[in-house]
Amino acid sequence: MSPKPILYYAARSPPCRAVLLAAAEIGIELDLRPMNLAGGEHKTPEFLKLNPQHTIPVLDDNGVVITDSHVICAYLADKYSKNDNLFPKELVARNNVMTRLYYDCGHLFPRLRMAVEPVFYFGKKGIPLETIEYITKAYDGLEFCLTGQPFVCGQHMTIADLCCIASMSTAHDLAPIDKKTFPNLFAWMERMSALPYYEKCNGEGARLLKEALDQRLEANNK
Ligand SMILES: N[C@@H](CCC(=O)N[C@@H](CS)C(=O)NCC(=O)O)C(=O)O
Repeated sequence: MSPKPILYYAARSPPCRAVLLAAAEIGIELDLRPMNLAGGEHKTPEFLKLNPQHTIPVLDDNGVVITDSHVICAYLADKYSKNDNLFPKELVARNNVMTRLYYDCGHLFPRLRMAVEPVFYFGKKGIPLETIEYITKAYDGLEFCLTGQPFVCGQHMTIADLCCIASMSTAHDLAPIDKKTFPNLFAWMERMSALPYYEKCNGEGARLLKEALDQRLEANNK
């Protein structure tokens, strides 16, 4: 057994980056186990025993196995955070955080998948304009959330900000956020990017994903 929680992950994956951000904010060290999805490591019998849905991230905290990034962030905050700010215990505030987590889960991240995965998995030569426009259509939801408050759930940063920024940094690479149209969102992106652990946990991985995507598009067009 590992004394640290084990995280199966890939640096370029947005949901994995959300967990890295949450762990850094909480101040907990993870036993990082990189996964090569292109090599099919998520489809081995051993990994499918951990997560039959064959997605990463997966957390294994001494036998407690969690297979969704949002739930992992919630678990780490509940179990290891020194205070309630990241994932409040108070019911109404907690529901608010969960609602924003579901926004990432149901709106932000799926739109990225629709743009990126056909290029990697099906050899598509480009990302259709309507897919890019569809990503942009999810921006106003966050813009309204951020009206009059610095973070998506209010005055404090929560795990919802960490999950959303992991998706939004890649969204911004695919469909750049217009500062004039989405001033609150743009300012929040800058606020989140200034976190001391941001580059290591999210910035670098987002760049890796963009580079890999550009390379794959080039290869698909040869
Ligand atoms: N809702 C899941 C989504 C995780 C997810 O889709 N991860 C991708 C990598 S970014 C993956 O593992 N894809 C491999 C597959 O679907 O087989 C979460 O947030 O953890």
